[in-house]
Amino acid sequence: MAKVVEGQLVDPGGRFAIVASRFNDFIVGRLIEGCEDALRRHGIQPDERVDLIWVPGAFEIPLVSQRAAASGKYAAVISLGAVIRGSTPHFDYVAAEVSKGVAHASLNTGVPVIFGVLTTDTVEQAVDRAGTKSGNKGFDAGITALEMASLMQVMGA
Ligand code: INI
Repeated sequence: MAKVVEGQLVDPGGRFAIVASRFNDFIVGRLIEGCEDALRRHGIQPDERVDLIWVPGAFEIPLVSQRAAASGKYAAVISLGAVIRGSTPHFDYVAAEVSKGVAHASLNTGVPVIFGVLTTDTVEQAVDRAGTKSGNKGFDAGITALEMASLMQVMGA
């Protein structure tokens, strides 16, 4: 039987960064609340252990997430934002860059950078995923950060 290597949903110690975009802040605020709730439920007090770093829009998330991850100060970086299609083609560029950029930030630094950015067609869909009908993507991102930070420790990274 294979030896299982996996992270636990436990406090891995250390600090966390949330990188949050102000654009659509009525949605992003709910994601932050969900994320902090997930961390708090696992014994991590946001006032003591979490830095909340604001950026203007989702497009700016990758650079700042990479800078935070490269600082060596954080067990994981959690990016939170909301890109809503509406009627502008701007959506496609912003959504593509933030998803690619967050992946690069993680791969470039070896630190988990969690993708908690909503990409939706409508405001209603974003509301659904920010603490109403379809859960809270910020909460999920907080849980993913815990598991990944723990997994990095298990793997000796
Ligand atoms: N930024 C978002 O975070 N969400 C959006 O829905 C959005 N739209 O649709 O335009 C958005 N645009 C701003 C972008 O992220 C940058 O801040 C801006 O282009 C300056 O670089």
